[in-house]
Amino acid sequence: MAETIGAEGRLLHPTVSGIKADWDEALGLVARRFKETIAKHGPDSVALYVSGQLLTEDYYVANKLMKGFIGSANIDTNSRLCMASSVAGHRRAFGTDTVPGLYEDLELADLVVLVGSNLAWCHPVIYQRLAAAKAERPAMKIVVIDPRRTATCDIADLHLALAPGADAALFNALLVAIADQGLTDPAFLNHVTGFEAALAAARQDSDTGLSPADLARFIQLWTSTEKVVTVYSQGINQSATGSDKVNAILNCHLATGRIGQPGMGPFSMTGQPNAMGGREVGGLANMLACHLNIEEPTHRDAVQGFWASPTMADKPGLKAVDLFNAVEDGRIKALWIMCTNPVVSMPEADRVARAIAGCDFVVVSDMMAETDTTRLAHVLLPATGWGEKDGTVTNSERRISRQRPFRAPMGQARGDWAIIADVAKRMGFLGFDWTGPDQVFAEYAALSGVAGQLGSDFDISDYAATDRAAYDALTPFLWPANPRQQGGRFFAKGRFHTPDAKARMLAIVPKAPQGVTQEHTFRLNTGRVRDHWHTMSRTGLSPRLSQHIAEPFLEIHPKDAQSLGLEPASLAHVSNAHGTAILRVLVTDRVAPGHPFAPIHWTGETAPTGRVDVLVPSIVDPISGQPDSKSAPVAIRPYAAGWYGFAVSATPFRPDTPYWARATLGTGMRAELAGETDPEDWQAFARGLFNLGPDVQVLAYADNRRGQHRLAFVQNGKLLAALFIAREPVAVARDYLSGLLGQTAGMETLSGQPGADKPDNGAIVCSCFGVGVNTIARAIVEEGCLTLDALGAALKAGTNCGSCRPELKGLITRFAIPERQAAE
Ligand SMILES: Nc1nc2c(c(=O)[nH]1)N[C@H]1C(S)=C(S)[C@@H](COP(=O)(O)OP(=O)(O)OC[C@H]3O[C@@H](n4cnc5c(=O)[nH]c(N)nc54)[C@H](O)[C@@H]3O)O[C@H]1N2
Ligand SMILES: Nc1nc2c(c(=O)[nH]1)N[C@H]1C(S)=C(S)[C@@H](COP(=O)(O)OP(=O)(O)OC[C@H]3O[C@@H](n4cnc5c(=O)[nH]c(N)nc54)[C@H](O)[C@@H]3O)O[C@H]1N2
Ligand SMILES: [Mo]
Repeated sequence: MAETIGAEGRLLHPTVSGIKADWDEALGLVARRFKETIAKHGPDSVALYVSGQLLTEDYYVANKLMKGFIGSANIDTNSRLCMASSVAGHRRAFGTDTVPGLYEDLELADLVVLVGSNLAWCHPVIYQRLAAAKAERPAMKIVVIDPRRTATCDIADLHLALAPGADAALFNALLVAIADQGLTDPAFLNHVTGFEAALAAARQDSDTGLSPADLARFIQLWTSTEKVVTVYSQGINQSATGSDKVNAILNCHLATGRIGQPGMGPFSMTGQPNAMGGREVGGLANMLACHLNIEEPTHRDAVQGFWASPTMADKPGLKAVDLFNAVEDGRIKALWIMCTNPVVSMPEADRVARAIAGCDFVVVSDMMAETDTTRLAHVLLPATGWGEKDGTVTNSERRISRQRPFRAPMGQARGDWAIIADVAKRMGFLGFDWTGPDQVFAEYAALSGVAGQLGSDFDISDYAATDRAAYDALTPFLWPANPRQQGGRFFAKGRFHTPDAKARMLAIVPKAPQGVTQEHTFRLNTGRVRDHWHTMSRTGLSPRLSQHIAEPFLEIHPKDAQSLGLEPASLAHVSNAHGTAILRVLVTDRVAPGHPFAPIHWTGETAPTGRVDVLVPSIVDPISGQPDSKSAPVAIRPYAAGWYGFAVSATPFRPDTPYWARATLGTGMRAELAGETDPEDWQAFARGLFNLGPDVQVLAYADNRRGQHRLAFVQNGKLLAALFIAREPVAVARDYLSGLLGQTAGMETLSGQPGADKPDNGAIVCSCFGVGVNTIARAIVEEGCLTLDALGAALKAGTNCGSCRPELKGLITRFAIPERQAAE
């Protein structure tokens, strides 16, 4: 297996049952097993589970194979966990999944409302555009609606820390105010049905958890500002009532006609690079292609005719959660997972892992060799990664652009579209013999022309004649792109994609989130942190990024921490009927009592007890099928650690302790450890942990009474590894020790702290330039850098991607205060 893994952990060759195989053998096996399974158990006995990180061409080929040739719609995507509620909300209101506005609307607006979106950390480029617009035009107002005080609140005029899940109640209250103040747009309401029913439903009282003053301020801002953009993301989508939340927002924009005009409209912010492309191409189990409807016979016939395909799925397939349920109970017998890590990212992740492990035949296409999901595959297929991929993607504002490769595929990696097409050909299907992604794109554009004739808004038929040269020269463009319509916004003049061309306002009755119980009294919120991407398959390897936050954690309110007896930096045991996690305690009033928060990024590879999706129940929105990933009922108690440890090593190591979390460093690897009972001999334990022979010299310090043990392993005077053990959370200068690896080291290493002459950089804040918190604090206090510009000039901190700027601002406030007080 070792030779199939590249230096960066890349998968370099196909494998079959863990053994290196050639493409021919691996693809032949996949085609044969899929064909046999279909012949014996029917088309619905196989499934594809794909991803918003695939390119549009990959998605198109997967969808064509599954829906048009295998004849089942059992193809779903991780976008089900991400955007499905927005898709459902759009389709219910507009008739199609169409984002009406453009990014520039965020800059043109006088009020930008960010609901359940941590733009500062998750969409830093758009956030910087917004921050710059506000700096230029301070009259512009920004409101953040999030139970948590996030980094995005930094540029907000108002932060509404609403009760989790209360978004529909809030927008209902807004709709009532709009109606009662006579602020509806009567002309636009001619393009809308359902206003009265929506208003009647909105009048039913329900609680938002906000103070009357905050509520009034928000309503006053929204109603008195014409140019409003309401941006929403996972705080809205990932909910058992996600679709209703989306429609509650759309209702307010429809009632006021604030849609599809410069600086106005609802704006669903997508997550993954090609979440939107997947929606257009029909990557979801309940869509066809080009916004066509799988339940509509004329649509099915048109697509089947275009594909000249032998069969056609005639009903929606299984959505992600149901799909893995079907894997679990044996209805699905052959499964192909591409470009996603469901063992980490799906709700009830432990059950999903068992389901995949029990499946007769599992194929995984991934760029990495060792993920929690690749470990369960019978056949592993190496895909090209970022920088190698060749195709197109669509962003949140419907802009299609090329991703051009700038380096050769690593090892034998191939584009996903080509892998799928090869399997299709081996299954005996015609229509998969493209020579490049340009031909796939041209075919897709031609199909969109057929869709356009049937009334679909997704029509990019201007590009139907794209050849390789045109494809390579393709500049980013907005859809639609056809003789009738080019780019722009949608719906300013109505013309919705419903039979009567009118939009639907929906009667939304807010529902309280499903129950916390006497046993599970906390509601766990989950989401993203700035410097990690998803299950860290990308960023886990990047030393600078993984240092910023090296460990999974639980943000918990001081009151909760106190009543539970949780000390800062100790470990919390978080559990419910579905699973258990152990997370580092971070006491903070950024979260509300009862609503702790944990990030989603840790895996079996980086911190096995840090996988938060083992705690998330499979509760889904009944309309969209999207799981409620942001409010898992859990019980919390202190984890009874007998000892805590911190370890660094110049060579990678994988601990085997009850708790561990590791992170890659430029100099090697570091890990946090904990366990309940002491091993017999700490030195033997350390040598086992770091895989060091008896010849490596050890420097040791022990205080058995206090349970302290410090061990440094040295060869030729250079530090190879070190381990620090204590009864309490280990207090050593972690970044300093990490920097000592490979350096000359003596007994002073055992203090775990730098001498007075060696300043400690501290935890990294600016990942781009590796600037740590201590360095920044010194620049603020000692050099008087009291602005972002001054810090940037002195340290370069915050001058590249800018995503640490909110944190830098926070540090300026924190460290500048004593100075100012002293001056007064
Ligand atoms: N650094 C980084 N950036 C990313 C990603 C990443 O992994 N790392 N992933 C990308 C992807 S795929 C996506 S989908 C996007 C996601 O981008 P976002 O949706 O902005 O990110 P999240 O952190 O998932 O959730 C946003 C916020 O929803 C809040 N929230 C929780 N419950 C509620 C609620 O009931 N109501 C409201 N109003 N808010 C609530 C959370 O507290 C959280 O701050 O980010 C993308 N960008
Ligand atoms: N509790 C909770 N759970 C969540 C969320 C949450 O907020 N809370 N968010 C949800 C959301 S919004 C999302 S988008 C999902 C994300 O969850 P996943 O889809 O599991 O995300 P990744 O870790 O990015 O997995 C992508 C995999 O594809 C591989 N890969 C990358 N590029 C390619 C390629 O070109 N081809 C192939 N074949 N493989 C490739 C990577 O190595 C990696 O293993 O998580 C969801 N789960
Ligand atoms: Mo996502």
